[in-house]
Amino acid sequence: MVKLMLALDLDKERALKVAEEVKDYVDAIKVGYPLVLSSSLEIVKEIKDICEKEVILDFKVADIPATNEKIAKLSLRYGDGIIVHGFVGEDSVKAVRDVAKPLNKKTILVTEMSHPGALRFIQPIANELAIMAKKLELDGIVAPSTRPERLRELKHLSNLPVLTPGVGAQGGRLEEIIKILDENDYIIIGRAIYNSEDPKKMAKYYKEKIRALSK
Ligand code: FNU
Repeated sequence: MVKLMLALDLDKERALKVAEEVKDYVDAIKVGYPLVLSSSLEIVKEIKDICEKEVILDFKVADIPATNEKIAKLSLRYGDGIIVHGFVGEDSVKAVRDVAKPLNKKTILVTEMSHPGALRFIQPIANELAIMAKKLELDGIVAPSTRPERLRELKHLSNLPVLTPGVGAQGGRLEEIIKILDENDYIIIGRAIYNSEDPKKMAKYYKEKIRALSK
């Protein structure tokens, strides 16, 4: 079954509350700048203590290799993997991968982003990014639920597990993308769950919908 990853872009107090509420329905949690900058990286440990799920750090690392290496070493004291940008080049991505691999942690590469602005600069190079992810034997790519045909192509080109954001608040439709995905892939949902009146109910709804549509 395709996995459900909750994007927890909240402050610490709300994030911990939502993590507790939805823990039975999500397979993984994505932590990014909004949460870490409003608390600290220690929050990852607190989330793990609550729900014992895979936690991916969405830091979209995009610097020169030497700095990427430092960021990866400091970040990967926590969590199970880290998201990096590829437009900075293969050497920068390798620097993260070479820190992550020996630690048994994932390096996940952003290909085409899900927002409208991605069409101008990122879409034109996204296929090459997916091919680079494959060549570097990374652990996954990020590709958009907002553009199902692009999602299909990027998954095909990388032949890697896909983490796909865009369902819900960004207008992506679960029914359209689920048939492109398999049990190695993750659907990332944030606001549609945590901004709803009842996050637990919403997480359950998405989990059951994924189960029903996966058949
Ligand atoms: P929601 N995210 C994204 N598009 O949305 N990491 C990308 O192309 C990408 C991402 C993240 O819209 C975004 O930062 F590379 O509330 C947020 O954490 O469901 C999550 O995916 C989507 O959240």
